[in-house]
This record gives sequence, C-alpha cells and structure tokens, in this order.
Amino acid sequence: MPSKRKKVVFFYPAFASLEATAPLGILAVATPLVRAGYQVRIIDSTITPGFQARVLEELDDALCLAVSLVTGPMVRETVQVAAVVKRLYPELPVILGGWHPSLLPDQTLAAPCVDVVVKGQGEDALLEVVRHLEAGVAPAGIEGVGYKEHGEPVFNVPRALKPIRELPPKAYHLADFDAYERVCGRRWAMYISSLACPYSCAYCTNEGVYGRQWNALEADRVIEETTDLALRYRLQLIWVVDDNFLVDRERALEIAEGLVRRGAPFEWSIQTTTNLVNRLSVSDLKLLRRSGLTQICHGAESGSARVLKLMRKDFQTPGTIYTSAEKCSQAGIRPSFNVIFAFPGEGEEDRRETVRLIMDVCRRYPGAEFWTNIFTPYPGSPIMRHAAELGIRTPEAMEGWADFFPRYTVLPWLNGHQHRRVQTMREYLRVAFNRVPIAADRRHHVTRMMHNAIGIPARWRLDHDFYGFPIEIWLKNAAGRIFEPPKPCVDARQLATEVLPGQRARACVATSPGHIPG
Ligand code: B12
Ligand code: SF4
Repeated sequence: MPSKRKKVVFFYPAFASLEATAPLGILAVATPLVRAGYQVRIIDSTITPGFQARVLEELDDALCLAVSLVTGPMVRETVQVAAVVKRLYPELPVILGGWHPSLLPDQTLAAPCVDVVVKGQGEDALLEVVRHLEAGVAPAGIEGVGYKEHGEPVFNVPRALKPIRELPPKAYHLADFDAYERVCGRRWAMYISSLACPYSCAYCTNEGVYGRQWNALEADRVIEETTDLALRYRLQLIWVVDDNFLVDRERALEIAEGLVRRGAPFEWSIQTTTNLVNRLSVSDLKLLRRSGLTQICHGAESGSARVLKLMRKDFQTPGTIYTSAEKCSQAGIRPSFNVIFAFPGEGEEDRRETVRLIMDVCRRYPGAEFWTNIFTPYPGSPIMRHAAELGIRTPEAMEGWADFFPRYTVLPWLNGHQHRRVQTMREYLRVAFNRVPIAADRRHHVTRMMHNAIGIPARWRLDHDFYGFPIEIWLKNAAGRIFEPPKPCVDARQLATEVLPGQRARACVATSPGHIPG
C-alpha cells in the first residue's frame, strides 16, 4: 500500500564521548531526501534528553526509522531503541546504515529489530529505499541494500562507490549546533574533503568500505564550503575527517593559500600519516598554520619498526614520527599521534620501544601529544582474515558488539595481569604530558591539579617501566568521582576509569581504525 507519509526519522546513538557535533553520515544521506521533498528529523542521543521517547513521538507519522552507527557502544542504544520501535510500531521499517552494517551486513540484518541494511555510501541508496517504502513496495533491486522477505534476508547486488565530487553537499542546516556546543563546550563541525586512503594497514577497516582509490574535492570547493560553514554556524574549529588529507600535497597547499586569502576565521585540523607530513617543508607547514591549521593527527601506531611492518605500515618509520613532530613544532602546529598497543606479534620490548619514543618525543617537542588504544580486531580489516589463527572470537549476534571498544579490548594474548598492566601504563601516559581534547576542559580545579601533580611520578614510572601499586591513579580517580559530573550514560559501566572530558577519537591516526585517538 502506498503511504501518504513523507517523514524520515534518523536516530544517532551516543558514542561515549563529550566531543559532540553533528553526525556527518546522517547529514550526508539527508540531503537527497530533503531535495526530494521528504521531511527529515534527526534525534541524536548525545544532545537529546529522553531520546527514546522523542524517537517514538516522531515516528507516529513517519515512513521509517534510519539509524547510523559504527561498531562498538553505539550498538547498545541502537538495539534498545529499535527493539522498542518494533514492539510499538511492528510495521514501521528500521533501516541501519554506516560502518557497522556496511562491514557486517548479514549479521546486522539477522537481528530481529532490523528490517533493512544499507552497505556503503547511503546517499542514493537511502533515497531509493524511502521511495520504495512510500510506494509500499519492497526495496528489491536497490543496489547495496539488504532487506527481509517473509523474514528471510535478501541482498541486492553491491553498489559501486561514487567519487566524492559527485556527492551532494551535506545538510548542515539540519544540525543544532547550539545544543552540541552546550554538551561539548566548543562550537565545531566535521567536514570531509576526500575519500579513501591509498594504504591498507592491517587493523584498518577503510579499504573494506571505501576501497583504496583516494579521491578528493577540488581545493576551491573546500575553501568555499569550509569558510561558508564556519561563518554560517559561527564555528571555532573544523575537523577535516579525511582518512589521509595530505595524499595530494599540491591540493593541500592550494587550500591553505585560498584560506589565507579569504582570511579564514576558524581553526582546522587534519588526519594523515607521518610519511606525508615529511614531504612538506617547514615553510609549507607554516603556510598551513597561517591558514588556521592548528593540529595534525598522525597514525603513528608504534615506536617499533618491527611492529609497523607487521601492521603493513612500513611506508612509515619511527624516524618519520620524530621528523613530523619536529617540523610541526617549528611551524606552530600541534603534532598529535595515535598509538596501538598489543598488536598481534608485539613483544614486551616493542612496547617499551613505543613508550620510550612517546616519552622522548613529548620531552623534545613540548605540545606533542599521544593518544593510545589497545588493538581492536575490527571485522573487515585485513588482519581479521587471520582471526581464527589468532584465537580471536567475535560476537555471533549484533548485540554482542556493544562491548567492543579499543580502550578495553581483552585479547587472547593480552588478558588478566598483562591487560591490567597495559591499561595502567596507558593511564600513566594519559597524565604524563598534557593533551588537548576538542571538548572544553570543564574539570573541577581539584581534578585538574591532581592531574598535573601526578605528571611527575607518572613520567618516572614510565621511564622505569614500573606500574605496581598505582596510588596516583587511584587518587586521581577518587578526585574525579568526588568532583566531576556524571559521565554520559551509554558506556558508563566501561568508562568508569576514563577521563571522559579529555577524550578524543580520530580517523587516519588509527588507533586501530583509521586514526582515532581514544
Ligand atoms: C569522525 C569520526 C569519529 C568521531 C565522531 C564524532 C561525532 N561527533 O560524530 C569520534 C571521534 C567520536 C569517533 C569515535 C570513534 N571512532 Co570514529 N570515525 C570518525 C571518522 C573519521 C569520520 C566519520 C564520518 O563522519 N565520515 C564522513 C561520513 C560522510 O561518511 P560515513 O560515516 O562513512 O557515512 C557514509 C556511509 O557510511 C553511509 N551512512 C552513514 N550513516 C548512515 C545511516 C544510514 C541510515 C544510511 C542508509 C547510510 C549511512 O552513508 C554515508 C554517506 O555516504 C571515521 C572514518 C571515516 N572515514 O569515515 C571514523 C570511524 C567511523 N571510527 C571508527 C572507530 C573504530 C571509532 C572508535 C572506536 C575509535 C576509538 N579509538 O575509540 C570511536 C568509537 C565511538 C563510538 N561510537 O563508539 C571506525 C569505525 C570502524 C567500524 N567498524 O565501525 C572508523 C571507520 C575509522 C576507521 N578507519 O576504521 N569517530
Ligand atoms: S590506518 Fe590510516 S593510513 Fe592506514 S589504511 Fe587506515 S586510514 Fe590509511
């Protein structure tokens, strides 16, 4: 039966971080819907008190519920909301898109609360699905889409990737930047200027969704769109979330020149690899700095050349981490690095090498920062082809992925005492040197003082590889419990020992995935 309804409701589950801003994936797939005359509502759990009731309210006259999620804690609220929706509106289709459904479409579609999955880019696919729903017919034949027919999964043929130049601009006007600013303390947005990455690091899922054909928007369009965005929404910062922004050196410099000419009134940051920063001269980097670039996030990943090789990251050596830190510091750009501990094959000595590199870089280049994670085996990453040999067991149903998170991963080769030791070491790394998160620092002054005070013993411990009886961390956590406001609920159980306001995640600076500081 054709429907008279013209409303599509999006739900964006919380991602356990205070670095809140508009979900770019949803803004991307919303544009074609808006252009085709559909009404779009976005309910983002991070900024919406009583988000579940709001979703249900909006669904009363809607065509469908569409959810965007990545693997991990976002699965929890997805399942929670979708299950209630299926109970109250059994006929209303629940559509899942984004990284998790793209990498695990079969298992995602098998969940009883899911009716349709969209694999890969969703701009065209979702519009076609919505049109089919409006016409009252099944999404048969729509490329990149899976759906259920009499309860059985049906997958249409895959959809070819579209280059970024052919994709429409994102519907930023649908975002409530005031609400994001209230949560985050900073007014910022994500922007994407290129797709894919030419590399294929063993732990990274990018190739599985976007392939390796790096393609980008022309410099002029980037200059125009970012400047307009910043002025229109009064943004302080634009985080360019490209997996590897510096693949085309000339384009990067052209963007910088254009922004300088325009007197761009905002800061921006990028993600890239150290080998590509090394191709730039200090004067190139100074130009980028003049254009507003304040931070470069690199996927350093390890201080051990042997481990970098195991990660299929031998395009980058520990030496290039130093050169990047040196050049960025000279240009006044903050160098940020992501590191992954416990990659398969990493030994105790490799881990020490990484810690020594971190300590050395931070001492030589004050302002340099490191964000660490524990290796997390994501489906769709090259290393997962060897999951069975490595003894990695993954959840058999969608719900199981909710506890899958790089900060906590327990691996067959890193469990019990060893896992606790690495976690404690990471805690000390977190306080040994200052790091600057996107979110405003709203910590109580006592917590902040405590953090600074334990920097000295933390550095001593890291230098001496001694993490027994971590009294400083206990004291810091106790101060946090007494003085800090409650943490976001989505991952509170697991995040109990984390300093949430200081957390930051990223893409090409892969902490496993892309380059995400954790
Ligand atoms: C920005 C970002 C973040 C930000 C999000 C900030 C925010 N306020 O939203 C922060 C920093 C919080 C973050 C955190 C993490 N992230 Co992150 N992040 C990204 C990044 C760099 C960009 C995402 C983005 O907006 N892209 C631009 C949009 C336009 O592209 P897109 O998301 O792919 O959307 C398209 C399709 O997927 C699809 N689509 C998306 N949503 C929907 C919805 C529907 C209904 C449909 C039909 C289609 C659809 O259509 C879109 C347009 O084509 C990606 C890397 C990347 N290249 O995308 C990693 C990435 C998504 N992150 C990843 C990871 C692993 C993490 C962390 C676990 C990292 C960590 N160390 O803690 C955490 C997890 C947080 C959580 N949710 O639990 C992985 C996810 C892998 C996976 N299997 O899911 C990625 C892919 C990085 C990587 N290369 O591996 N991340
Ligand atoms: S980790 Fe970074 S460099 Fe490696 S493939 Fe992924 S995006 Fe590219």
